[in-house]
Amino acid sequence: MKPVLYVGNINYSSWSLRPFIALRWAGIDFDMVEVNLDQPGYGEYAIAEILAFNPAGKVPALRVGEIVIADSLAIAEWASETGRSLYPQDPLERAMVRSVVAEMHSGFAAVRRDLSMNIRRRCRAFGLPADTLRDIARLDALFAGHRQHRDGPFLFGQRTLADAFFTPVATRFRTYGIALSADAQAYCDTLLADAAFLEWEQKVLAQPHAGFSRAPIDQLYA
Ligand SMILES: N[C@@H](CCC(=O)N[C@@H](CS)C(=O)NCC(=O)O)C(=O)O
Repeated sequence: MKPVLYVGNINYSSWSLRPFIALRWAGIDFDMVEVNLDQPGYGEYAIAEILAFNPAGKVPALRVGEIVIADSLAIAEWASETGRSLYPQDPLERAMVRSVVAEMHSGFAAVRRDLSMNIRRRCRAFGLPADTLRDIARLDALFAGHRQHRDGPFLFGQRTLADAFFTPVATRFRTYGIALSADAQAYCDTLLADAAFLEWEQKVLAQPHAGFSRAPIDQLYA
């Protein structure tokens, strides 16, 4: 049986997009099941449909046989260890990839709070607070660093988990019209032109638009 990736609403769930991209890049065949997060229990990790496969009440989760891997980073690591590796060979480069993946996984709370992923939407964010502007400046500097690598357009040259983890940020910057340096913008353009992301985006655009009633995601900066 193929692994099954359970994801949240694909227009909004940034945590879900990351392992989808990692699984595709690693070349792993899997099925995907989308769970509507806009239902009772949301925000409390108490959606019954999710609890049925993940006692933590969260998506993404990957079912592999009897096992459920229940975190975007754990799924992405499994993909990289099971399929095509998404880490560089050199241990120090690998450590640097892990370092920025960890920074994304546990950080950038202000960007997550104020620039929610909303792939369909285009608007202009205004009045962003200082902590969000600081996050944006840090991400801009980090993204611009991809220019140091001459063997490819990704953050570390070739595709790594870092790029899978930063793709949702590239969509957030596009959605909210965030101005970036030319080098950082070039990196975001690379992520948004990647086949795995385009496949996800096509799935989003093919759906009839259903807003999200349990959080003000669609009303931000309206
Ligand atoms: N650190 C987790 C975060 C997962 C997470 O927070 N998922 C959200 C949706 S994107 C969720 O399942 N929320 C359910 C709820 O709020 O009830 C990961 O990386 O997978």
